[in-house]
Amino acid sequence: MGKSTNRIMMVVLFLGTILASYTHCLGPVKSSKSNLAYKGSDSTAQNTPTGTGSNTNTGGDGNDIQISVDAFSQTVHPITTARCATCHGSDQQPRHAVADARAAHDAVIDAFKVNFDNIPSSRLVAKIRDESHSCWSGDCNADADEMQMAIEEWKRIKDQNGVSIEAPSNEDTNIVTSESMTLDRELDPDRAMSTGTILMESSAAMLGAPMVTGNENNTVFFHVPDNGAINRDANNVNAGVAYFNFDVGASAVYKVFALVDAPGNSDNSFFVRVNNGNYAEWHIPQTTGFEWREVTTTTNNTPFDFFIPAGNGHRLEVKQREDGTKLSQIVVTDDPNINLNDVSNALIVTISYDISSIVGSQATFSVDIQEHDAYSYKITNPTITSNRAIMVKNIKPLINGNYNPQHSTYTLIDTVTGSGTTVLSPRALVALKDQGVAVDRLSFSFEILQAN
Ligand code: HEC
Ligand SMILES: [Ca+2]
Ligand SMILES: [Ca+2]
Repeated sequence: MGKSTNRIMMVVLFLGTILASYTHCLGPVKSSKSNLAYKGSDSTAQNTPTGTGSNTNTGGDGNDIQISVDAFSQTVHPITTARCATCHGSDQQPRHAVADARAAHDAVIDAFKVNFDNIPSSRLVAKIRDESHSCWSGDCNADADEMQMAIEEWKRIKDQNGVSIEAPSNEDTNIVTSESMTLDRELDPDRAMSTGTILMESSAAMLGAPMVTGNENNTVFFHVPDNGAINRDANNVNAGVAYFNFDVGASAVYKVFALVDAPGNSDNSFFVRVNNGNYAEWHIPQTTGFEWREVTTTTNNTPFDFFIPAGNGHRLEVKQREDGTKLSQIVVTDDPNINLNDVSNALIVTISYDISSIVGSQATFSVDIQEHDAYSYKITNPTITSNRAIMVKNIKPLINGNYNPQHSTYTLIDTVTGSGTTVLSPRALVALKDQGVAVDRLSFSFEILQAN
């Protein structure tokens, strides 16, 4: 896929994870709801299964479920048991290929791996088509088509019998925020990033002493702790090192940028190289705290290009030069026009929802979100800002209006905020992508959200 797709392909790489070519399956995009919807009372609210009979988790109508299971066992189940059982037939979640048809059926429904309203976007299909996950014939598109047709047939039989089986949703609440913009818009409003931009956190690096990890004001970095004006040369075997492993989808000349703290002239240099190439002797223009700088070479700050061939397992090395120089993040990019301030803003964004009309006075709910890897988002810092105390309980993220029970980190929240800004949980929630950044929209539901 080329830059013309104009889509974020920024991935936080943790050690050994892969940035390979990854395409999103584009389904129809729901229009954004600008106002808060109270589920049930708002005609634009998502189609939530109502009451009895339509939900595998709440019992439902046994006969309906049996019809759906029978249809499943004639359509999708033969494919999954034949093609997916080596992994999903026993322990690997979701267990859609176990021999027991009811169990396999429920695994698919309960984990939202099929979307009867948009069958091509079903994970059972998209996983094969977009991620080349376990294709069996050598032609992933053909295999995805086969799965898609089986699901269509399953739906046809269900519909014919008037059976509606839906995943358990958030029907225990009717308080829902508006939806965000699509997450590519949220994450990269200026479309600053190209497909070949990779961010790596210092915590993903393998360190060789005396390079060690540090943490100041919640910024994690590595450094050789400052001990004055120590200055190693590039072939010094006792110098500290940090290695990042990463993969690139395209052969290209890449630039490297880093978020560094280079506070003084004796604390502002590293050596940097890729795949044992020549070192850039990087003299960093001094910073005030952590700032983004391009990796250049010599005291003239000559631009330094890194040619990197397409493929996996590349190694970027950051080596000690002057001690006291700190590095927090690295960006490797093939985008010549990249604007690091845009990137750094885009790495983690805050999405705010106006909840004033729910609580009856000025208030916002916000979260920070970033792309965690090719398959997931990371949500942090669920926060309420208000000039009065708010009672809040059981928060669930909805992606495209659906709640996935795996995303339960914030369901335990049950508190009353003070006035001002309250972070409701210190924990991060890793949420599986549904249809990819170009389509996915994020909203939140609450069991309780009201002025105290
Ligand atoms: C060789 C082992 C293996 C086989 C065979 C396999 N899978 Fe998977 N599958 C995994 C692993 C590991 C995960 C968890 C990591 C991930 O999400 O990729 C997974 C996750 C999934 C998920 C859930 C995550 C998501 O992205 O929604 C779906 C759906 C899935 N597989 C579908 C299938 C289908 C359909 C088949 C058969 C055509 C299949 N898998 C065959 C190993 C396998
Ligand atoms: Ca210096
Ligand atoms: Ca120093």
